[in-house]
Amino acid sequence: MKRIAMILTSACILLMGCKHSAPNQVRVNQVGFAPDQEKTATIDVCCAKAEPCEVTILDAEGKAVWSGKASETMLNPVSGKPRQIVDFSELTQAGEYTLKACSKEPIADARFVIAEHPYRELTRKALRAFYYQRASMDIVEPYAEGYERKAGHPDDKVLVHASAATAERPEGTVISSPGGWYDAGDYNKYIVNSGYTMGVWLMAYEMNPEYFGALNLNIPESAQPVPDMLAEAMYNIRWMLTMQDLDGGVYHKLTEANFEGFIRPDECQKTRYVVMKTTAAALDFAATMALAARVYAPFDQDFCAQAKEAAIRAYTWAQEHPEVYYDQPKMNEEYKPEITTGAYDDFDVHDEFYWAAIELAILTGEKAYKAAATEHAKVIAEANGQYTPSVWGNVAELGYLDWLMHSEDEAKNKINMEALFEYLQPFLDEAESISVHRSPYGNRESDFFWGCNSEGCCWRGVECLYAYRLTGDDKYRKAAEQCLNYILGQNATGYCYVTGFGTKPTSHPHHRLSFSHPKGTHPGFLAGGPNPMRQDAETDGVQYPKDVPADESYLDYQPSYASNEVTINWNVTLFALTAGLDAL
Ligand code: G3I
Ligand code: 9MR
Repeated sequence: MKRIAMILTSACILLMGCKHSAPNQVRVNQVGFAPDQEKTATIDVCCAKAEPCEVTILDAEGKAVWSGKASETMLNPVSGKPRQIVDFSELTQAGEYTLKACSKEPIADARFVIAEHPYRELTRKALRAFYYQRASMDIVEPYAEGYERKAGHPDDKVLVHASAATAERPEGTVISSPGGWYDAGDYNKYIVNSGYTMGVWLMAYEMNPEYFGALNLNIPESAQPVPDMLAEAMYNIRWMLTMQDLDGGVYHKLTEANFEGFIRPDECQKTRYVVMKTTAAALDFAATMALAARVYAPFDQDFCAQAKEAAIRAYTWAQEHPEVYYDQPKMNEEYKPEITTGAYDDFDVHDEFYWAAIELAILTGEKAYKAAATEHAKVIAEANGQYTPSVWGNVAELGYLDWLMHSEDEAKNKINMEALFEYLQPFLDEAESISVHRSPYGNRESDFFWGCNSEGCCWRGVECLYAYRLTGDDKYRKAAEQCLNYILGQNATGYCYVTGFGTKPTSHPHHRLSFSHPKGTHPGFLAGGPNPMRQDAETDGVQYPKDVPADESYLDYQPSYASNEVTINWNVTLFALTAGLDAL
């Protein structure tokens, strides 16, 4: 694709000379800029030879309030397409604006806003998305804000699957495991992904407790003294506690045997199962409960005691069962009914052992947990030796960041912090040089994969906020803002990837709750993003445009689960980024 774009560009140079070009699109953060934030837009131009565009910005009354020139033309490093950057950061007056570039008429999708706290409503809606994901309860007004529905999946009669059978709970035992959040576009509940999500969630709270303490989410628990953000998390944490077996082990997931249809939750009748206990589930559970026992200490001592005990029991089970991996095809050979829903499989649990041991070390102060964490850290370093950003299947960074934030050992911290800064620097350098998005994200083919908007972009912004907290260096705050600019519109597709926001929002997510609701798409959900692997094309015949480049391999099309699903682990990184910026 890149080669074709270069050829076409050269042809354009030969044929047209291309002195001026009327761009076909301007890509800009469609939600808003804070007055003192760096403000840039990316302008499509016709070819590499295009001269810098003359740019004018109009206020809401159509009056020209800023004019200037865009940069020299750059080639998008992923697609090879010619683009320019215009920097209008000197415009700081709050208001609504439209941008004109190389053309007489304002370009419709080049609207933007400058305002104080431009990410406050986005943070609120990204958090409220979890209220909509609640299983086992009616979603009612005034909390539903237009998206009320009946409860689905009471999950008070869940069967123990053969893979999870024990003497005390043989196959077919009925247990109660209500509540919690649906994982994503589907109606299942997964411990591994819940654990990762709770880790990011509770660490985000600890970064800005006053900010979240003041944030009203208009949920049923809003009248209680505990911050709404923690009350929402508790709805999932209490479900997680019901997934611990009598021996301390933790079931990998609660699921129907096969994915449900795109029907309302209250219409769903399929039998639901708890499926085999795994080492990863036990450790993600242990880390979550140890972290929760620390964070909720000011609000609920009884819960904290319960969570601490559950964490220790799960960690002990994992020590006794260190290599029980979730291998769905292998499980289905041995046990029936076959389970074909999401796997969240993970065949290396040193990172989960590390994270759980760190959280227990911080909670209890016991040296044995820190010693265990150190041992697992050595194995991780020998295995891949490079800094790895955390995702649901690789959580070591959560332990590392939490240790940085809570460790007293300044000397040890100094060494640790360098690892984070060294990892981030190449991305910051790129944002300054070749990036046509002016973002530390979106500049490499490897930036694009299933869930990349979260696992690549939002999370990189959150990592920059940790670096900013540790150093106070403004370059990290700016990089975090640039990551959010990318998500909100300054990207190769021109989409604002958050439902209900921007002039060109994701509107048809792979999301059973949205698809089956009379009001349709629920707001505040982050779409997975461009994914050149296109796994949905192979299995479900989803049609992507031919030869589309990696950074445009995205379909705002409900069946496209590989590019357009929404999930709890993606939304948590979205609000961790937006809240982290809004709180500054
Ligand atoms: O991380 C690598 C990246 O380094 C590499 O460049 C790229 C291309 O090879 O692959 C990346 O790994 C991808 C991984 O997602 C990233 O997290 C894998 O290819 C891809 O298969 C994997 O997809 C997972 C997907 O389930 C299929 O297993 C997603 O992470 C995961 O979020 C998704 O989870 C599903 C649940 O099973 C069910 N509920 C919905 C949820 C979201 O779609
Ligand atoms: O809806 C399912 C989504 O949550 C999963 O991420 C995805 C991959 O596991 O699978 C989706 O379900 C599809 C199934 O895999 C194949 N048949 C069509 C289903 C709905 O799109």
